[in-house]
Amino acid sequence: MLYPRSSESRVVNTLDGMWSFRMDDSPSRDQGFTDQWWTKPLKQTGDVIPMAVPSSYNDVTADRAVRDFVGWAWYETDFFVSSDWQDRVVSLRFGSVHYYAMVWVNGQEAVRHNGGHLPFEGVINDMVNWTSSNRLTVAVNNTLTPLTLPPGSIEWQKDTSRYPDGYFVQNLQMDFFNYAGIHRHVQIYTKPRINIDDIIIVTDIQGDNGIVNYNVTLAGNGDQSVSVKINVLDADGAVVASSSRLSDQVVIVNVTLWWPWTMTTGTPAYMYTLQVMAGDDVYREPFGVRTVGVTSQGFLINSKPFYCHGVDKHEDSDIRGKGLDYPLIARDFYMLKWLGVNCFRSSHYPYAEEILDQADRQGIVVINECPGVGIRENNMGPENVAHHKEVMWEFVRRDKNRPAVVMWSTANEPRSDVPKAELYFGEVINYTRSLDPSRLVTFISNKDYNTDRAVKFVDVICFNRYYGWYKDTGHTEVIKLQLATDIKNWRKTHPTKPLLMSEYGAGTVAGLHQEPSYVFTEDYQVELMSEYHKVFDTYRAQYFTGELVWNFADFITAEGVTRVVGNKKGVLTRQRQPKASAHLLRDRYHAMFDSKYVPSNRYRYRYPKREEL
Ligand code: BDP
Repeated sequence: MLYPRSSESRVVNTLDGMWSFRMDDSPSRDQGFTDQWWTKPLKQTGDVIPMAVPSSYNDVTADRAVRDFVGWAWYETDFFVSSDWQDRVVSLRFGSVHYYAMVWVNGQEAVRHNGGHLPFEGVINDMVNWTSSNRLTVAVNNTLTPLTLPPGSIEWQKDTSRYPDGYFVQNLQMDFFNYAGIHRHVQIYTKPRINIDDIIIVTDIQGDNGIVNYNVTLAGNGDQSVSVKINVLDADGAVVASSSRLSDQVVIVNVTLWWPWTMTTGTPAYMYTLQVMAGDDVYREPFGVRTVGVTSQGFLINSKPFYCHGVDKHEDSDIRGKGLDYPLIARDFYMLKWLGVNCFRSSHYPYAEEILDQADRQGIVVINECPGVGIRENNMGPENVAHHKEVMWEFVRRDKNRPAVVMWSTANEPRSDVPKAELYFGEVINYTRSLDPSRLVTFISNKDYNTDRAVKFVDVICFNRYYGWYKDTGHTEVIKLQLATDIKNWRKTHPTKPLLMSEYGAGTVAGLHQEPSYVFTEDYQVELMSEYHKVFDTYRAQYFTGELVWNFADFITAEGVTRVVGNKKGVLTRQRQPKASAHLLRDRYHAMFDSKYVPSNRYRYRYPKREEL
């Protein structure tokens, strides 16, 4: 599915704004379906409140019932379509709705979608009024079950001496708040009847030249032949290669490669455009020329070793929850660069396309993670595999042309030490590889080198560990030994696979200080991270290919006694201001690629430069 972009043949209108909203708080949450709320204006079914789109609905009001709601929530807005569009395809597209969505236009079902984080669309020509207003109704269900991704479960409390009749709670298998609602743009866009349906671009490098293999699929053409013109445009819009075929290989002479911003002194993240003209339709797809590879020693980008010095992130912020927000995206990328980050993992789900656009354009590599977080043994049945594959298909289809994406992560910390995991991940990982042979595939393990049964399928072993935090709490002195032991053992067991530490960190309440350090102080976080860094530096000239700190910023979780208003392992606060550890990381990361960087020297351990290793 192509991102809706306007062109001389395409118009994109946004339906973002204030919509009407109500929750279905009937005991079984199905009154909206029994009474068919989509057949009339939502305000005629009961009280509605204004609700922002895009946004999570949870934190917009001051009402606990809204924040913690589980079940069907209903949205409604009105829109017009131009009568000039009648002989064109008119599509309604949602960037992401959490998790199950049903959509009606003027009371007729337009589209439904299972799963959050990924876009879906429907053609609405047959349901719109061309000369009067249209009513758009969306029902959203955030319930997580053993069959959803992420999985979860509903627990009913039957003891009426302790709980009211019909009482239930949503149990989560993940450490972040289950934000819900219409999270990304809602757009109506038009294209000609015969149109460009999809574009796949895979690049290669030969000497000084860039090789661009592309494949364009058309829709609506039947047997009709359509005139085709394809141009590759450079960043200034000059034509540097062209073809008149839907599928071809073209060469960019003296190509400018796409490099992560830390790997070049020239222009980082150089982007070309594939301009496709087919019949009356025009579409411009951005892409970069780069290759991705792996050896037993590490990642390669454009055949050069790439050491990933990065962060894990979340889509999370005050008020809007997981809702798309441009100022937040801009701030996050400024802070990623300020930290010297060259890579992030989209833990634990696909991020907004608008975020990945910035990664592409600013040269920050992405380990692109699907919502396979918290998979337990009872979530590994045939229906789970089928849904997981469906999600991977939608995910790859969405992000296939992005140069920033180097690796797909199919899951975070699944139960990977049971025989079922071998079958499950064998199938999901091989399927992902078949969808996209041009990138690497992994999942994130928190099991041991000798118990993990699925890690044999991955290209890079990514492992999460919390030495000195969940175990040996307060004992930073054991970190070096434990981490080095684990690294060596992983290597011994899987000598051909490079290693990446995909999570480490410590909970830290900004502003708390204590000497000697104490857990939850800024001092402890700095001390703990420094111990890990010493070991990373021992192995990073060898087969240790990257480090991701948990987490870029504090984020909200479900309420619980181990979380103080959320998870506080950020090196930034939730408002994206630095803790002491952010300065530590900044000094470390910048020293890795910028010989002119002057470290603040605030902290005890001086990091060796690469050439000093
Ligand atoms: C890891 C999870 C991550 C958690 C983190 C933590 O992958 O989602 O937030 O631990 O405990 O196990 O902070």
